[in-house]
Formats: sequence, C-alpha cells, structure tokens
Amino acid sequence: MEVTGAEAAKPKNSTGLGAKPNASEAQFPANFLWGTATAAYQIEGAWKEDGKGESIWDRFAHTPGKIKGGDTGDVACDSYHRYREDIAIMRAMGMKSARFSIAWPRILPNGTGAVNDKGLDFYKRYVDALLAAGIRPSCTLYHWDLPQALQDKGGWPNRDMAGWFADYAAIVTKALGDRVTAYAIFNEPYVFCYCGYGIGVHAPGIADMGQCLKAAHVANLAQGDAFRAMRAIAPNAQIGGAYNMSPAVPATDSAEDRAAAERMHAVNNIFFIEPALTGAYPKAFAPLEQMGFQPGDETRLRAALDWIGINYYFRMKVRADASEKMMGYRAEIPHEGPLTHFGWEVWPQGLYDIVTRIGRDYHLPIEITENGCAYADPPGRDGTIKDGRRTAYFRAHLTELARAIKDGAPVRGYHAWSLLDNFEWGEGYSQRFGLVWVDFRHGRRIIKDSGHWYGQVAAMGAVQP
Ligand code: GCO
Repeated sequence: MEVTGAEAAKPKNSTGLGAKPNASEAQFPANFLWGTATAAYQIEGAWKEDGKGESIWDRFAHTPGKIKGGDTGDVACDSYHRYREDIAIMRAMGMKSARFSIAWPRILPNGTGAVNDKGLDFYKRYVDALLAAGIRPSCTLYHWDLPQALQDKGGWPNRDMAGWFADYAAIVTKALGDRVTAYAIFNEPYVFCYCGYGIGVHAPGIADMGQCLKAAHVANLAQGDAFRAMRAIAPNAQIGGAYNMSPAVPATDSAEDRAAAERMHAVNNIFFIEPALTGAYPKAFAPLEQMGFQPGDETRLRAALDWIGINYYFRMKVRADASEKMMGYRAEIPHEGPLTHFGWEVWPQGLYDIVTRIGRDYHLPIEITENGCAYADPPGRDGTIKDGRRTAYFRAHLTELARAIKDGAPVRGYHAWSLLDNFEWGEGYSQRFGLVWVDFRHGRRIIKDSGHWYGQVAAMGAVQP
C-alpha cells in the first residue's frame, strides 16, 4: 500500500494520533499510580502572602519585557486559596497521585535563617487534604522558584547553595516526613540551569555559559547533600528526581551525528542522574574545570536515588556541528509529526524510546512525572471543552507507555502535565496544558473532555478504544 504523506508522518510502530488502539494492548498494572502534576509558582498565586519572600520568578515576571503579555504569577490559578477545589477535582477524576512543588520562599523567605511557620502550615494542610482524598502526595522540593535573597548572593553558581538547599530540604522533610513518602529533589535541573543561567530566557535571566556550567555542578552537589539530609530524617521515603528527557535522534547515520546524539543524551537527559548514581559525569561531556569541580566532589555528588522521574514532551534531532564550541552539536525538535499550539512535535514513540532506554540503563523504578500538550480549545456554548486533540495526544502516548511496560520497562506511575491551565513561564498564560480549564479572571475551573477521558482511563487502568 502506497504510504501517503500523512501516513509517513505517523510515528512508526505507534498508534499515532487519533488511531483506535486495541485496548488489550494498552493495559496498565493494577496498582499503577495515575496522577497529575503542578508547580507552586505556576498555580499558587499569593506571591507575597502569609510571610512569603520574593522569588527569582517574582522578580523576573515583574521585570518588563520578560513574560509574554506582561503576565505574572501574582495570582495564577489562585490555588493558594482554592487548593481544596483543585484536590476535589483530582478526586473526582479518580487520581491516585499528585505532583506538587514547595515554594522555598514560603518556608524560608530569605532562603536561610528563620522559618516561616505559615508557609509550612499551608503545605501541611495541602498534604493532609490530599491524603484525606486518598491521593498520594508527590512532593517536589524545587521547581525553579529560588528565594531572590539567595540569587542576590550569586544563586546556583555559588557553591554555598548546596548547603543552603540541603538545610531547606531538611526543614521540609522534617515537617512533612510523617505524611509524605515520595519526594523529587529537583524538577528539571537541566532547564533551570541552562534557561536560567545559560541563555537567560528563564529567571534569573542570565546568559553566561560559564555560570550555567557552575550552576549545573552546584545543583548536582546540592542534590547529593539534600539526599543525605533527607535520608537521615526519612529513612523510608522514596527520594528521586524529575528530569526533562528527549530521545536524541541522530540527523544522519554518520559516526559524527551518532556521537553528537550521545553527547546530547549526556547533556540533556542524564547530566543530573549519572553523578548521583556513579559520582562521575557522563564521559561524553564532562567539563570539570569549567564547572569548578573540586577534590571530594565525586563523593558529595552521590545520591542513591530510589526512583527516576521522566518529563517527556518531544524528541530531538541532533546534528554534529563543530561551530557550536561548547557541546559540538545542534539539536532541534523535528516537525514530521503534528504540532501542538506550542509548536512542539507530537511523537508518542519518543516516550517508548526514552523510557526503555532509561529503564535498561539504570534499572530503577520510573514514574512519568510530566507528559502533556498545549492546545487552546475554549469552552463551548454548552460550557464543555471539546479538546479532542489533547485526548488523542494522551491516548497515543499512554498506548506507547503501556507497550514499554509490556516490554519490561519498570514504570509505576504517570502524571499528566497539567491538572490546570497555568502560568507557562516565559509564555505567561498563552499556552494551556491543563486537563482542567481555568478562567484566570474569575478563577473558575471546568474539567475538559480530556480530563473526563483521563479519569475513565484511571478507573479502567487501560486506554479505552
Ligand atoms: C517543564 C516544567 C513545567 C512546564 C511544562 C510545559 O517541564 O518545563 O516542568 O513547569 O510548564 O513542562 O512546558
């Protein structure tokens, strides 16, 4: 049969978008953790309430020209006040796990020193409400909102950050340790180092690769120091991390492009996993001197992670390029598959590819900590939101995930990004990722058709035809 352009664009061995999978091929384990993910700065609002200190994202978003439309997280989804409504929605959708993050400046307004009890109390109430709803709290300690006071002392490139972060992690684990059993130390350390210090499109808005490399090394030291501090307080907690990952596809079969793809895998996918599990950076990329590596760091870097979180959105095509002095490659999102509103290629097989590789390389339990898509489908006259493309996206990706599990990948949970439409960093509120529509003017929430569909998947433990 001649393969048409559309067919050709469809990922090989994947259901592609809109295809009807055979439900028997998309079953999940009985105790699979179905969940959603959010982050403090993106949903909470209350940016200076109850003693909270300023974060680098407050400062960045209040700086003219940094965020599309001049949006800020000052109010966001107002989840600081409406969290019980959010949790009721999670419960109605049959969720079993909720990824949320702690805003460091709510706990330590100046980053170190006096603890703000009102901040700790908020997260204790949040966790208790999740537990009362039968939902496992999955707590991310750092999803990018650094106390501005610590950035004023140099931020992540400053080696003192490792100790300050470990102290903060200990305070939170002590406060929540009897209620929370699942922690992610960081969310996407590659992104907050590269986008925050390397190219400046994220807070604190610094574009200096030297500072980026130093920040990456300090973040790895902080991951190790925090892991040891948390383990000492909560010996039975599941302590891991959420890492952005894209399968690195060589642009051609040449040796140069294949080597470039491996360098990209080292830099983009495992730069914060290898040091934790081995004490050493990936051989494909280890600029130790530029990172400020010191004797003894190989011990401090170690963190015997209990699980690995994968944030998957798209694959990357990688081409060797000697003119790119630092990494020696250029990587781009291909446009062979359909594109989301954000312009990201929809490539479900990429989830299969990265999950099977990480499972094979590390043999640790995996949770999909983020996967989702931006589409702007608005409420119809009948008040429902017919976001069929988002349902097709999740159906195709979950089908690939079920295939990976069937082929032996140790995946125990999946968190859709995101529960709510929310503040999408530099894009402000222009990119809607939620299973739930948020009316940002009045705070109203409406579960989208995709959210109802996802709830049925969670109830059935299978992707329905
Ligand atoms: C990330 C962050 C999320 C984003 C989501 C969509 O992966 O960048 O964890 O905060 O909002 O991924 O870009």
